[in-house]
Amino acid sequence: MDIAALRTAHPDHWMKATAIRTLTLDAVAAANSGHSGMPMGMADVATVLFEKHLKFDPKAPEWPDRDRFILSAGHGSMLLYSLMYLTGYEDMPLEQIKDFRQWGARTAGHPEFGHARGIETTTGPLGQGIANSVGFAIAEEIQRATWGKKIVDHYTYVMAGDGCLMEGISQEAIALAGMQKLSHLIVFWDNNNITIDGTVDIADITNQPMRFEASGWHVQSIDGHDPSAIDAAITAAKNDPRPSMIACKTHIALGHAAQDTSKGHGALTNADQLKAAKEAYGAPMGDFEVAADALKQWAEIGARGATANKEWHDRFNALSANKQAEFKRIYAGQAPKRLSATIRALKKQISEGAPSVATRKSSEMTLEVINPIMQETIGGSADLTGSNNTLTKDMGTFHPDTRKGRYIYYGVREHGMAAAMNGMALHGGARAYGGTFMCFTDYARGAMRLSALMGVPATYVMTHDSIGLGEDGPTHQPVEHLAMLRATPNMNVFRPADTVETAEAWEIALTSQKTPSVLALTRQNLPTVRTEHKNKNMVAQGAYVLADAEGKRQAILLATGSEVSIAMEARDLLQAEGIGTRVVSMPCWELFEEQEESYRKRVLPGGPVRVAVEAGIRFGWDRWLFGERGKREKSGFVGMHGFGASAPAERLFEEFGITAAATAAKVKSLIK
Ligand SMILES: Cc1ncc(C[n+]2csc(CCOP(=O)(O)OP(=O)(O)O)c2C)c(N)n1
Repeated sequence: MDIAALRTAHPDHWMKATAIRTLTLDAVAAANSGHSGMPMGMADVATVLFEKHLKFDPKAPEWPDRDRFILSAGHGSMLLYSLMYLTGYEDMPLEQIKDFRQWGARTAGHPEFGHARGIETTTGPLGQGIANSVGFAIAEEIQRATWGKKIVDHYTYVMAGDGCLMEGISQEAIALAGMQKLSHLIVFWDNNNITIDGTVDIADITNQPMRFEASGWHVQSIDGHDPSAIDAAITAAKNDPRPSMIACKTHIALGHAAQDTSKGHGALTNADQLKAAKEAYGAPMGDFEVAADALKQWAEIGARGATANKEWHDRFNALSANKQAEFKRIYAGQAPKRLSATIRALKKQISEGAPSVATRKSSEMTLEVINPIMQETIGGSADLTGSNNTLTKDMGTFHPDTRKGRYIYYGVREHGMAAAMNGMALHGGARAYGGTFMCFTDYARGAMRLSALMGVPATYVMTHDSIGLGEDGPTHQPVEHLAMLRATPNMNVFRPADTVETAEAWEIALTSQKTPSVLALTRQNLPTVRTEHKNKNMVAQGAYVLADAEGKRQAILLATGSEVSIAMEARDLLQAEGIGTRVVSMPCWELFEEQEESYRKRVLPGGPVRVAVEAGIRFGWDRWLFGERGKREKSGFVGMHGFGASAPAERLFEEFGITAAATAAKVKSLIK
């Protein structure tokens, strides 16, 4: 690559792009770890984007109508951090760049949402960013249709590398975006033909432009180091009614001895080579030094957005007071005041009528009353709408012709759905929920983990939550999934026992600010166990006494979801024999863990035998069985010990011994 020719062709541009390159080299060298090559290769694209197109105001990183910049190739984090520093984000002073990858710094190894205002999403697990961006773009489309272009009209720009495009999730995202004609989504592919193991062709010969075209995208191929070509391509992309992919032919680690090699992907720390690269750039500066002229020009770019921001606020202030308040409410992620009264009314009606319904149906009944009062909900399912019961009458379908619709047919794309839900929530003004069979949380897991890590309050509607789904058999019957989800930090896993608990779980999910929720719901009908109406949200305590022992308390049955009614039957059997038995419903372990010790002690006092009943594996239950004042020799577990089987549900519960009789027998064997 002729660096001298690049320098002379566009000297001003070169100087600004150089600032990104040298800051990256210096930060990675100081940290002695990181990834230099990607920022060095994509610095030209980033410079043109930020200088000529991106609508942003570093002084107002949360301005709702800003363009979103998503660094899907998160290992190139120094690209983002350099841009934030150079354009004047308050959370990104030079000290943060110097502290790259150190304890307590905002400049984590990979960009992390919440560390510095201006980081739109957490990236690093390749493919997540591009899949998030589909959610960002969907949220923008819906809000533009709802609020009008004066209030919502922005683009989502993504930088993705070969790795992002190799990940399977990218296909889910690309296909969905193409079908939905997300015209405000623009992806730059860092086409440098390098990954960690070598050149891309040792593992992949996909024709990426053809792949995107096949999914309905507008595609351009350019020299990613030519500022005029980059500028023209972005303009063309903005004007096309399809999502756009711009294949940017770049050189990884441009201008460094490691250029165009897989060595250039990682940390370039050799001092002599670093010096030589800076000299080639015409910027032989000291560590972290940037030419004064470059700093000035970057600062001007950063300052430019203030006008657009102010003009937007003028337009926003011209809205009616009600509209302004509503917009602010949804962007603050606050539920409407009516929500809790609405949930209470539903609970009362259910407790009185005591219907026998599947909790997936209970969830639908809840959504039927919630969705009309929360226009910010965006629901969907990965091709299991009729099974997940996620669609309600009022929502309308999101489609290229019906942009106000709030229901998304994600297709058979669980991972893409979960990542899009993260994107919608991060975009702001949207509460995303999506459904699939609980067994396929495995397929969505990569993005679900990021919901938890980022603190995104997405809601996962996971139906068919046990062997209770019956004939579809062990491929579809989750057994270890509750344990896996409960092991995930910052994730509320709800397994409600009936419609009342389901409504309560939804209320918590929809008022959550920083924690995602999983609703584990049944396919099979369950009796109403909460037949006595209480205004209080009992699920909020995580676990509570559903039925207390009559007479001397000798046993406590702990159960969740569909097994709560089994525990209640077992209680009847035991009480009939004079064995005082308490039933504790435990719809959400995480919330119970948060309760005061005194409350937990009241629910789970020491002394009685404890038996847990859950149609999943035991993993995790020991905390409640012989932690919390329990005793190993006085505790037992009724549940699954391996995979399920294909048969009608009643037969499976019989065969796997998850019955009232088996539970009662277990209790009696433990009472000596
Ligand atoms: C899901 C996932 N798998 C693996 C990795 C580890 N990893 C980080 S970067 C990378 C190679 C990416 O290649 P490319 O996107 O071409 O980036 P470039 O070499 O151009 O910087 C890999 C395998 C990761 N971050 N995420």
